[in-house]
Amino acid sequence: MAERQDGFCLREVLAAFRACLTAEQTVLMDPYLRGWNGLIRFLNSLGTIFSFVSKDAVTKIQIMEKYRSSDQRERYETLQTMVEYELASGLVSLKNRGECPESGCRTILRLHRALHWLQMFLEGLRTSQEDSKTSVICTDSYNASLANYHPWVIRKAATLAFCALPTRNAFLENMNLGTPEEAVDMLGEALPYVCKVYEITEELYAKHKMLDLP
Ligand code: 1Q0
Repeated sequence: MAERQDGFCLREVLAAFRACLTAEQTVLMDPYLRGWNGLIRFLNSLGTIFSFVSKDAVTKIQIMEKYRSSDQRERYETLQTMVEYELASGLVSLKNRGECPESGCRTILRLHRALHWLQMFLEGLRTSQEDSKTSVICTDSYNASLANYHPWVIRKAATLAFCALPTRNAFLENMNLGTPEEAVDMLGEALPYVCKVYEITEELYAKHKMLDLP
């Protein structure tokens, strides 16, 4: 199979999420952001119809990268240190977005919710029949996750954009993991790491009652 010109390979993205996990069950920020940057590259290759999605995700990734290159970079080494630091320093608002519009905690929460969608979408792709429609897999996983946090107009725009997605096999080939069958195997192997990152983060936010941060 021809190499993609933009060099995208889902293997690297999945490896980044795997690299987030430490022996202490914490989540490292840098590979987390690297994983997201890889996904955005892929999203951009799907065409301008998804620009409204990638623009928002890029803004959020950049907020976090800014923290990682600031004087406080060590505080943001893992999601756990970030939560501890921001909560202890009064940098998170539990009620009003206007007070801390760019807190790391609220920003990561948005990406975390999107990771839930990604996990379900890739699992849907992996386990679906060859002739399944990606737009349906995508809509179902979106409705079961991210859509619950989006207003009507975004849900509408997202659902319309999903109709432009390529077929299942084209999608699997685009991942640059070999044949569709090889891509399915690779997803089966790597998705548990994405799930683990999701679970640890969910637990962390639940423990601090931050799953609804404005
Ligand atoms: C493959 C199709 C990609 C479809 C992406 C699905 C997600 C749709 C989400 C649309 C929302 C975008 C508009 C902005 C929303 C914000 O209001 C919202 C809340 O933020 P805030 O600050 O207002 O409180 N933001 C979010 O919810 C964050 C959304 C981030 C979405 C990031 C999606 C990245 C997708 C990457 C493509 C992965 C393709 C995977 C397969 C790879 C296989 C080769």
